[in-house]
Amino acid sequence: MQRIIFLTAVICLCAGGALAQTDNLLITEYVEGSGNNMALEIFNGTEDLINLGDYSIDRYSNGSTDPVNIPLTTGDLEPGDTWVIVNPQADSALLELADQTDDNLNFSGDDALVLVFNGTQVVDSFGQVGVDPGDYWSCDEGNTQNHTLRRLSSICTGDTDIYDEFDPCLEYSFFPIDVFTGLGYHMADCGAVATDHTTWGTLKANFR
Ligand SMILES: [Ca+2]
Ligand SMILES: [Ca+2]
Ligand SMILES: [Ca+2]
Repeated sequence: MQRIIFLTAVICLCAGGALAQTDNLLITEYVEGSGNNMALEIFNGTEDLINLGDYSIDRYSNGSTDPVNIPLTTGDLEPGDTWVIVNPQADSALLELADQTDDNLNFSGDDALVLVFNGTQVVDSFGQVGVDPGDYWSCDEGNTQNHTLRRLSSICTGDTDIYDEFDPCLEYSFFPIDVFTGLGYHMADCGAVATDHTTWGTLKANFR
């Protein structure tokens, strides 16, 4: 009996660590570094394969309400895996981590970024559309310029209100300029979801 209880506990722990579920894709890292070192990381915390071709990023520069659209490359993103988009003029250390490059991935700290599904449905957002905050959005821990911001693991749902006030401290932790070490993996702590298969993405998400 003891043994059965122990085994059950181990199995539950494994299932809990296998994959944590978010309700859709999330923006999980933002790099606004030196020069053209700009990157975004998108994370699939769901238990399903997601076709990235159904998603894109709308960039609203300097308080604009007229977006520049950046389509994501068509292809399946595994559960637990990430997709890193980088400006093609970035330093090689950042380009090495890119899954996709796009000239329009170009922001300076005061630009809102919105992840959309099928061109219209807001899935997640960064910043506040229609508002130019000056040079950046800021809070006690830092600001959105010359920093790397990493989404907190407790965030399981995207910010779908693109017009409300943006406080980056509520959902992000801050790292110094040109920190790229968090790109390419993410861990979300969103409750246990059993999964029948382990992917490289989930292994990376769980063990790094
Ligand atoms: Ca700008
Ligand atoms: Ca918002
Ligand atoms: Ca990351």
